[in-house]
Amino acid sequence: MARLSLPQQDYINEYGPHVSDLPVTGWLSKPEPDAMVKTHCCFCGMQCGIKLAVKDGKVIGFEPWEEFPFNEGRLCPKGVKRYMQTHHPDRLTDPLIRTEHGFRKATWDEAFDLLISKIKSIQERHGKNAFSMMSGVSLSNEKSYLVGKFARLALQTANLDYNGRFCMVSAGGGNKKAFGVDRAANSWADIPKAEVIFLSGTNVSECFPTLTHYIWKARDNGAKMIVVDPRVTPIARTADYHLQIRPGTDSALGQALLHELIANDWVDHDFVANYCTGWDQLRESVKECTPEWAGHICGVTPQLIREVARVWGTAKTSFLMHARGIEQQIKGVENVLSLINIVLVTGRIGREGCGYGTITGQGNGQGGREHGHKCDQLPGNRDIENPAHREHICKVWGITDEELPHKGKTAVELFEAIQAKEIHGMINICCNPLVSHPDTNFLREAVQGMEFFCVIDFFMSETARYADLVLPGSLHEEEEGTSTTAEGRVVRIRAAVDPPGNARTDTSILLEIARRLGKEKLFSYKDNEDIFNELRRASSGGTADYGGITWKRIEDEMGVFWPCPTEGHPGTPRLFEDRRSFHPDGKFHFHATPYRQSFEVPNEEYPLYYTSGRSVFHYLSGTQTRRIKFLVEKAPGPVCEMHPMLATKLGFQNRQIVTVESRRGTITVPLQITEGIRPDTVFVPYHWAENLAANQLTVRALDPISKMPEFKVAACRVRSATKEEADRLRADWKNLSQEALA
Ligand SMILES: Nc1nc2c(c(=O)[nH]1)N[C@H]1C(S)=C(S)[C@@H](COP(=O)(O)OP(=O)(O)OC[C@H]3O[C@@H](n4cnc5c(=O)[nH]c(N)nc54)[C@H](O)[C@@H]3O)O[C@H]1N2
Ligand SMILES: Nc1nc2c(c(=O)[nH]1)N[C@H]1C(S)=C(S)[C@@H](COP(=O)(O)OP(=O)(O)OC[C@H]3O[C@@H](n4cnc5c(=O)[nH]c(N)nc54)[C@H](O)[C@@H]3O)O[C@H]1N2
Ligand code: SF4
Ligand SMILES: [Mo]
Repeated sequence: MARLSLPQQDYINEYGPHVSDLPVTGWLSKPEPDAMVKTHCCFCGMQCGIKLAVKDGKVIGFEPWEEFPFNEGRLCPKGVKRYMQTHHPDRLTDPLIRTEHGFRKATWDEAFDLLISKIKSIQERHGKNAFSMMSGVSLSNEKSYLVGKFARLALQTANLDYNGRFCMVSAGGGNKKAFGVDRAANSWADIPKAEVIFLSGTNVSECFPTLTHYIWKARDNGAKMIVVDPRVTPIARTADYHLQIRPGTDSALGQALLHELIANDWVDHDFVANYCTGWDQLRESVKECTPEWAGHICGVTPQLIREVARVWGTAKTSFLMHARGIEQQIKGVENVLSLINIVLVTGRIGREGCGYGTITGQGNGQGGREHGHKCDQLPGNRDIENPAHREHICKVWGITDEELPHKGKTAVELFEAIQAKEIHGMINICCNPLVSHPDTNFLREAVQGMEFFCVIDFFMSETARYADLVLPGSLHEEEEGTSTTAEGRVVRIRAAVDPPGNARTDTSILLEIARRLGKEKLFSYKDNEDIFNELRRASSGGTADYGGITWKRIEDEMGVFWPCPTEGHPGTPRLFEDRRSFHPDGKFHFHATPYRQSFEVPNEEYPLYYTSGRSVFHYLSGTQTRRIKFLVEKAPGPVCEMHPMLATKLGFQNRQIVTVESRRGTITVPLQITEGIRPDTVFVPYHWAENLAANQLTVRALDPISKMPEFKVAACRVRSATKEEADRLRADWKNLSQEALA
C-alpha cells in the first residue's frame, strides 16, 4: 500500500498526542503502593536510579532512590514525570493495519502474516538487503543485542542501523581513533577531583541536570570552568571562561589551544614520548595555528584563547567533557580529536581527577553502541569486516561466515536508498525520524514512497503515522533488562508492570517474527536474562567486554563498569590506569585535525547560522514528553532564540511570529529575544514534528568517517511570518495563547 496522502486526520485525533494530566499524588506516592520497583529513568544517558510505585498492576508514582550511587535520589523534571506515560490514554494497545480509510485494529496473527508476507515478497523480488531495519538506543542492552542478531539472521539483511547515528557516532569515531575504545574514560566520580572543568558543545544543565551536581562539587572544591558554546547556556553563565564561538569552528579552537600549550611547553613530555604516537606530525600541524588565526575564525578574542590555554596548561588535574554541539557536524570526529589531543598532550588521563568523556545522550546510548546495532558492528564493539571478529560471533551464534551479512548502509544513507527505490521495506523500532532526521521534508518523501513500512512503538509517533503496520511495543518499565549509563556502568532495568491491552514486549515481538521467518532455532531464549548471558559470551574478548557481568552482580553492586572480562573482575570505572590504550600497540594515537569549513556557511542570501538542540522539558522527538501536561505547559512548542542586536536590526519584537528559512525548508515560530546567543546565530529546539520540526531546515551533509549529519550548522534567514503562516502556527500549536502571540 503506498501512502500517497498525509496521515489520516481522524486517526491523529483518535490517537493523540493528547496531553495527559493523570492525578499526580505528590513526591511520595499515595495510596500506599504494593511494591516499589528499583529501576532507572527511561530518558537520558545518566540513567538516574528511581523507584517506581506500583499498585494493582499500575505505576502510580515514584520515589527517589537515594542509595543509588550516581544520582543519590536527585532527578530532573522529565524523570519526575516519566511515570505518567505508562498508562497514558494514547498508549497503543493493538496492532494497526493501514487501509484506504486509515488504520484499523488487527489481531497479532493478521499483523504478523502481513509483515512476513511483505518481507518475503520484497526480498524475493529485490534481494535480501532490500528489506531494512532502523533501531534505537532507548532499547535495553538485551533488546539492542537482539535487534542486531535479528536483522542479520532473521531478516538476513545487511541494512540495519540505529539512531545513535544521529547522536554518538562522531564521539565513537574519535574515541576509537585515539584510544581504540568507545567509552567515557572515567566515571563521574573523578569530576569533583579536577582543578579545571572543560565543557564543549554541551548544555549540561538542561540535558544532564543530575550530572551538574558533580560539576558544582568540583566548583566547591575550587575548580575553574571553561565552557565553549555559541549560546550562553545556564552552565556557561556560571563559567570562568566562556568561549562563545561561531558554530562549526571548534577544531580551529582546539588547534590554537594546542599551539599555545606547545608554545608555552605545557606538555607532559614523558607521557607523550612513552605512551603516544603521532606527536611529530601533530606538532607540525598546529605550527601556524595561532590564537590570532583561530580567534578570527571562531569569533572570539585571541587573549581569551591564550588565557584558557594557560588555565588548562598549568593545571595538575582536569576533566574535559563534550557532547553533540561539537559532534553533530561534518567535522564531528575531527572536533572530538582536537580536544582529545589537548587531554593527551598534557597527560591528563587514566589518573585520579584526570578525566575525559563524551557525555552520552540517550538512555542506553552507551550500551546500544556496543552490541551490534550499527551497520558496521558486531557485539563487543567488534568490526563486522574483521575476519577474526566475524569468526567469534559466528561461533557464538552457531552459523557459518556466509550466513553473516557484511556492512550495510548508515542511517541517512539508508533513507537515501529508500528514496532512490533501492530499498523497499523497513521495520523501525524505537526511532522517530520524521522529527529527528535531518531535512525532514526529504525524509517524509522517502518514507511515503516505501513499499512497506512497519513501526514498533508504544505511542503513535509521527513516523508511525506513515506506516503500513504499527505494532504496539513496550516501555522501559515493562521489560526486564539492563542498560549502560554514560559512565560505562551497566545497571539493571526492572519490569514494574505488563504492557497494556494487547501490546506485547518488544522482545516477544521480535522473537515471534524470527520464529515465523523459520529462524526459531537461532532465537530460542528462556527469558531476557538468557539473552544477556548470550550477549556476555558474544562481547567476551571485545573492547566492550561484559563477560564477567551478571544480572545478580549488577543488583548486588548497584552497577558494574565494563570492561569486566571475568566474574572475579571488579569492573573498570577508570580506563587506562596502566597507561595503555586499547589499540594493539597499547599507545594513545594523536591525529592532526586541520580546520575546514562547515558544509553550509552564511552568505548574503542566508546570512545567519542556524543551530538546534534541546529544552530541559522535552526528550528527543518529543513522542513521550509532549504527552505530559506539566512538561507541555513549561515548553509548549519551539521558539527561535535571537540576540536583541539582531532583532533590532531586523525590526523584530519579542514573541513576534517569524519564519526561519533555509535552502531546504521553513519553520514558523514565536521569536524569543535573548542575550544568550551570538548575534549571528539563531537556535531552535527540535522536539516537535511536521510544521514545527526544526529539522525542516537542516542539511543532510555527513561526517565522512562517522556519517553523522550536520545538525548543528546550517545557513538561514529570518523574516516576519505571513498571516497564513501565523494562522497555521496557531492551528498547529493549539495551546499557544493568543496573547503570547500578539
Ligand atoms: N532535556 C533533555 N535532555 C536530554 C535530551 C533531550 O532531548 N532533552 N536528549 C539526550 C540526548 S539523546 C542527547 S544527544 C543529549 C544532548 O546533549 P547536548 O549536546 O548537551 O545538547 P544539545 O542541545 O544538542 O547541544 C549542546 C549545545 O551545543 C551548542 N552548539 C551548537 N553549535 C555548536 C558548535 O558549533 N560548537 C559548540 N561548541 N557548541 C555548539 C548549542 O548551543 C547547545 O547549547 O542530551 C540528552 N539529554
Ligand atoms: N535538528 C536536530 N535533530 C536532531 C538532534 C539535534 O540536536 N538537532 N539530535 C539528534 C539526536 S542526539 C538523537 S539521539 C536523535 C533522536 O531521535 P529519535 O531516535 O527519533 O528520538 P526518540 O524520541 O528517542 O524516538 C524514539 C521513538 O521510539 C519510541 N520508543 C522509545 N523507547 C522505546 C522502547 O523501549 N521500545 C519501543 N518499541 N519504542 C520506544 C518513542 O516513543 C519514539 O517514538 O535525534 C537527533 N536529531
Ligand atoms: S537526568 Fe536524565 S536520567 Fe536523570 S531524571 Fe533527568 S532525564 Fe532521567
Ligand atoms: Mo542523542
